[in-house]
Amino acid sequence: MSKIETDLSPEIQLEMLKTMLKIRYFEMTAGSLYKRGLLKGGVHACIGQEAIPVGISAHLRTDDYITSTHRGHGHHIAKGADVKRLMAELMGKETGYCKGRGGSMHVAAFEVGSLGAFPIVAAGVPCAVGAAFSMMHQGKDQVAVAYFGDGALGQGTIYEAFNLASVLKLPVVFVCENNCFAVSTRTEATVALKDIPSFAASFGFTGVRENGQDVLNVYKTARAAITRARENQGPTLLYFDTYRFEGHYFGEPEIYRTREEVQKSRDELDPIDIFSAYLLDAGMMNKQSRDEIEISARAEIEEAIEFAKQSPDPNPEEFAKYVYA
Ligand SMILES: Cc1ncc(C[n+]2csc(CCOP(=O)(O)OP(=O)(O)O)c2C)c(N)n1
Repeated sequence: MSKIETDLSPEIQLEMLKTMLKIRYFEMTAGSLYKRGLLKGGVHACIGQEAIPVGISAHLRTDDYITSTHRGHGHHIAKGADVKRLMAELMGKETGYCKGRGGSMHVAAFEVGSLGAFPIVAAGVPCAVGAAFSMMHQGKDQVAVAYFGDGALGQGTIYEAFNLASVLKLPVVFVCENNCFAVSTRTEATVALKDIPSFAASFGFTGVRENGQDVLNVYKTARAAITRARENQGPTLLYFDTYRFEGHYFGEPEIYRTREEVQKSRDELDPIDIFSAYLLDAGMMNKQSRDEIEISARAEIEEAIEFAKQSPDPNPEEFAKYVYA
């Protein structure tokens, strides 16, 4: 990890490491619960991609908005979502963010600014633009962040959203997480786009392509984009290169890549290892404090599982209670 000038205090940096660990353990636990049949629906993990939402969220306030994807646990936890209510949602419990009706792929947590996980690829992007439009018209200084994967670049709706956001100079940041795959298809097989600055310039805004494995690099990259949005100077495209360590969803056969490729990425690109090594080297933590952070992150996830397990199931008679149309 390159040494990066940062205005973040050591305490905040250690908190960022803890958030990355919470995302990691939340998903590892979700994976094992899923394999034991305790979670319903598909569960998509962002293991390997944790640095991106943590680096972005370090600039966001609770009242800023995000729109997320089917791979959204990290976006939510980094934005401050309560892991208990998130785990309860995955387990389909009444105490979950959507009272157990949404599950992993449909979580919305308005209390922390999440307008929702949108499993329809690219669908969250125009919604973030809508939120930004609303903020600008109300004269508020909140910003919206739209997370999406490289697969979303094949959906026309995001180009319409890019255009409108640029024309109206809306306070939105577009964050593309290029994790090398859309299900089983490698990015280069479907995305012609290579030169992000020129591409974004063709819409009239700034775009950058950066390493998404280094949380401080993500933080540094996001600063100008979020400031620009907050000052109503229009959108920015942040395109981060990352790698998905797990299958597209838990249990997916992964026949499109070799074990060696995945192992090499785990060895060389793990954002938690990279950040931990940096913090140790910079003297911001030692081996013992690293262990303590890890133990406390794990403990929060254990509590979340216990909370979710003890929570009541929804009453089957109320299955249509929140269906409005
Ligand atoms: C409009 C639409 N088309 C197809 C799908 C099926 N689908 C679910 S996830 C996915 C791939 C998404 O890839 P990407 O956007 O790169 O996100 P990642 O899964 O890599 O995080 C597809 C095609 C969908 N959910 N929505």
